[in-house]
Amino acid sequence: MTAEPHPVAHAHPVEETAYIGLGANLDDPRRHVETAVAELARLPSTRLAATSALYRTAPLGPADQPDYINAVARIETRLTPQALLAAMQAIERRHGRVRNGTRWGPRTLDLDLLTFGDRQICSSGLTVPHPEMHRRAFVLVPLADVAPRGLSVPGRDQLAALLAKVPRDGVARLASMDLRPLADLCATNEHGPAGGGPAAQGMTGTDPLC
Ligand code: ROI
Repeated sequence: MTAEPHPVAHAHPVEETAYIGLGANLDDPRRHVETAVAELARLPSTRLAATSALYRTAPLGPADQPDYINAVARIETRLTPQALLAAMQAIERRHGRVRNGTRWGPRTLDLDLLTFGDRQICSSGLTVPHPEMHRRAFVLVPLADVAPRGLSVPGRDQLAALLAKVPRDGVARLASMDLRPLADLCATNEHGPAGGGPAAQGMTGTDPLC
């Protein structure tokens, strides 16, 4: 087993809301997205607050690749943005993501930190808000499923205004997410959920799922 840095060492006292974009277009992409959401739910000091529906989206970039499955998760976390990013990259690696330098090529799983509270971060390896999110319908449409009315993307505009400017063709709502991977993960872990929170679809709940 490879040792991953333990993100709990990099936790804040204050909980922040973060939105994470998920995308996949290889090797049963829907399963990759749903399992990744379950893994986000189990990050330390983190609670999964809401998940969007799944969307089938036409690829941005080279057209000779399969359609993507996209979704957005809203989490409440005490991790720092850097610790959260490291944890997200560890999830990508577990899903067989290989960064081989091919720009905009197909991938088993892509996790993007879209926003983190109202922060604007520009450091090597991490730019928040995600620098392209405001022009991508495959991000904004699922984000609208889980964002409160009036959400503003720091440094940009309100989500509704951004949505009004992007063409939505090529973004088809599929179904609600199947979060059985979350229940399976809970069932196989005798310690129970690290996040301790619910995986409510589109809403914040209070009952732990397991
Ligand atoms: N296109 C779509 N539709 N969805 C994605 O998640 C996605 N991710 C990417 C690129 C290659 C830019 N294209 C995408 O990284």
